[in-house]
Amino acid sequence: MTALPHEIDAMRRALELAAAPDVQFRGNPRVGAVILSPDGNLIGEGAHRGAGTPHAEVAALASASESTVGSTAVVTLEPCAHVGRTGPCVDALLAAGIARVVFAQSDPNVIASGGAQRLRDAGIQVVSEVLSTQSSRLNQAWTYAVTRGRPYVTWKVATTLDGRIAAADRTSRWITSEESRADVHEFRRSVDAVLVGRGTVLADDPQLTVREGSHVLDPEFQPLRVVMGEGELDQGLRIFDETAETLWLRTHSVDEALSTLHERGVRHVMLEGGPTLASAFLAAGAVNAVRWYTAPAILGAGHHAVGDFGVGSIGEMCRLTQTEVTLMGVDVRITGLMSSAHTDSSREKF
Ligand code: AOF
Ligand code: ZN
Repeated sequence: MTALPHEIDAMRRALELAAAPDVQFRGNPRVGAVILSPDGNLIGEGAHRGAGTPHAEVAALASASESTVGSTAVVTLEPCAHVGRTGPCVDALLAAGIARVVFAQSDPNVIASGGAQRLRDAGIQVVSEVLSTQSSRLNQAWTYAVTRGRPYVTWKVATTLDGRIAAADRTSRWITSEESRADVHEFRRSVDAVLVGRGTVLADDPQLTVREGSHVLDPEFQPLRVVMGEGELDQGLRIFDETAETLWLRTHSVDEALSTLHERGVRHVMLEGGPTLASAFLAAGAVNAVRWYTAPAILGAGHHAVGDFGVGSIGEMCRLTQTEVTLMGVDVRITGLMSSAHTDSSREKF
C-alpha cells in the first residue's frame, strides 16, 4: 500500500509539527501527527512535547474539529502499542474510529513497537515508511540510542586557533565569541544531559545550565548535569546548586557511565571537556558527533582540547565526515560526525 499525494503533504506538515516544540524532550522522540477527514481535509494536528506529555496522535485527535470516524492519521513515528507514561496510541486511534494510518519511521523502541501490526490486525489500512528518513534524521540521537542501547554523544569544544581551551594559569573566560556561547546554550537545551569531568568542575566551577540572556531556565527545562570521576567534590560547587538536577558518576569507565545514563533515559549527551575526559571518550570510540568552535586567537601555551587517544600515525587520524562550517560572529563552528573507524563498531552510525 502506498501513500497518496495529499498524505505525503500531510506528512510534511506532521514533520514540521514534530520539529517545532521548543521544550526538553527528556529522552523522548520528536513526533508530529495530522488527522485527515475521509475527503482529505486537515481536521486536526498535534505534536508530542516530551516525556510525560500526550503523544502526538492523542494531541491531534483531541484537536479535531469534526468527527474522526473514517479519517486518516498521518504520524511521523509508528503509533505505540504500549502503556508507558501514557496509554497506547493504537487504542486511542481505534477508539476514534480511524480507518487508515500513514506513518514515517518504524518505532525502534522494542517496548513501544508493534503498533503497525496491531492496527493491521484490527482491520485498519496501514502505510509505513513514508518520508521515514526525514523522521529518523529529526530524531538522529534518539534513534541511534534506542537502536544501540547507548546514548548518542556529541563532543563540544571551544578553542583558540592553536587548539587550546585555557591559558597556562587555567583561565579560560572567554575564548569564544558571544555568538558561539549563545549557540552552545541553544544546543545544550536540546540534549538530555551535559557531561563534564571532575577536573573541569574543580578548575572552572561551571554551572552548566541553559540561560537565555541573563535568564536561567526553570529546572524542569534544564538538561541533567553529569560530573564523572572519583575523588572528592565540594557540595558547595555551582554544579550542585538548585538550578538543575545533577548526577555524580563516581567512575572513570566510559562504558559504565554511558550505561548508567541510558538506564536513566538519557538519549543524547553533550560532552563538554576537558582533555582527559575527551581522550577517554575518543579512545573508547564513544563520540558520535563533534561541535567545534574556533576563535581567532592564539595562546601559544596552556591546555589543549584533547590529549593522546591512540593515534600514532597520520593514517589513523580522526577525520570528521558530513562536516558543516558556520560563522559565529568572529568564530568558526565546525560540526561533523566521527568516521566509523573511530567509533566503536557497536556504535556505528545507523
Ligand atoms: C507515539 N507517539 O508521540 C511518541 C511515541 O513512556 P512514554 O509514554 O513517554 O513513551 C515513550 C515511547 O513511546 C518512546 O520511546 C517511543 O517509543 C514512543 N513515542 N509514540 O506513538 C508519540 N512520542
Ligand atoms: Zn503513543
